[in-house]
Amino acid sequence: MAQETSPRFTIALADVADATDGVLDRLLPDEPGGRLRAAMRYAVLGQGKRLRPFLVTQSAGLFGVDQQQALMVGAALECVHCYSLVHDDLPAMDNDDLRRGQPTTHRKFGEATAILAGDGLLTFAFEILARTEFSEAVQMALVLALAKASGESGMVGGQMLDIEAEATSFPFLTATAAMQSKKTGALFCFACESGAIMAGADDAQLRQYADHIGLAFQIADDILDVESSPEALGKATGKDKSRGKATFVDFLGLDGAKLEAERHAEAAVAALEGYGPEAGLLREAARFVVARQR
Ligand code: GRG
Repeated sequence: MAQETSPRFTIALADVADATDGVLDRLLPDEPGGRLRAAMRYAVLGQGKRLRPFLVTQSAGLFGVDQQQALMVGAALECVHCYSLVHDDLPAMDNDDLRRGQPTTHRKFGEATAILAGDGLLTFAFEILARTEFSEAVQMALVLALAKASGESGMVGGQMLDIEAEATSFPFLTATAAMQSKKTGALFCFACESGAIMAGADDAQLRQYADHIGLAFQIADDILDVESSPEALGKATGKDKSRGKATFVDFLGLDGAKLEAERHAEAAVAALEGYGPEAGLLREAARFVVARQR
């Protein structure tokens, strides 16, 4: 049974969500009459959980990095994440009408504007990194890590594997896990290791934590797709089955998938061994990804 998270965690996540909205609103102010800007704001300022910026600020906290600068990095990552949602929802991809309880960006603004809004958010992410107050060496390291996590070697490459799997169906659980590690896990990995990068450090423990939390998150997503409703989730459910996608639930069954998600959440917590109370909210985040209802 997934453990509940504490009120402290709920408040901390809500605080980071508010602060991230504030940073994005400031960096991308409303422009009367600007259709592209309106679509970019619509896509990025929705009701997201802001879990990735939360992980960025928590990992930065482990290294004593200035939280305002960490929020900028979290905002950059959220731009990449939201671009991926906009493009993933397009008719050529998942063809979804609902996202975060609202019409998808292409439903609201039309397909061409949605494609450009996604492109705009992706490129803006790197502008944000260049506008941080870190040294040039740290900025370069952040740009490199985010580019690798987002592109062919990360999320976009994982999405391609996922599309290919729809046609051929992956025969192995390990192949599905490898695909998900790129598609969903790479951005989680950036989120968790960015604190070390901002401090000019390296932390293998955080990468291990990220691998497990990314898988726990994706398995929970597969379970929610089966067990939840569009009203609760804010997006269509039952999509994986209708598209013939290889999911963890197919391989493990619902109960098996729940156990596997728990196992990864516990492994993420175990990866933080040696850290003290300063990593408490990261430990809770691992439990949150499997206990969440949306
Ligand atoms: C270039 C046309 C084109 C498409 C690219 C990059 C891409 C399509 C897809 C990326 C893969 C993707 C969207 C994976 C989904 C991962 C996932 C489960 C997202 C939901 O994350 P949450 O629950 O969402 O954190 P919120 O709404 O809380 O931010």
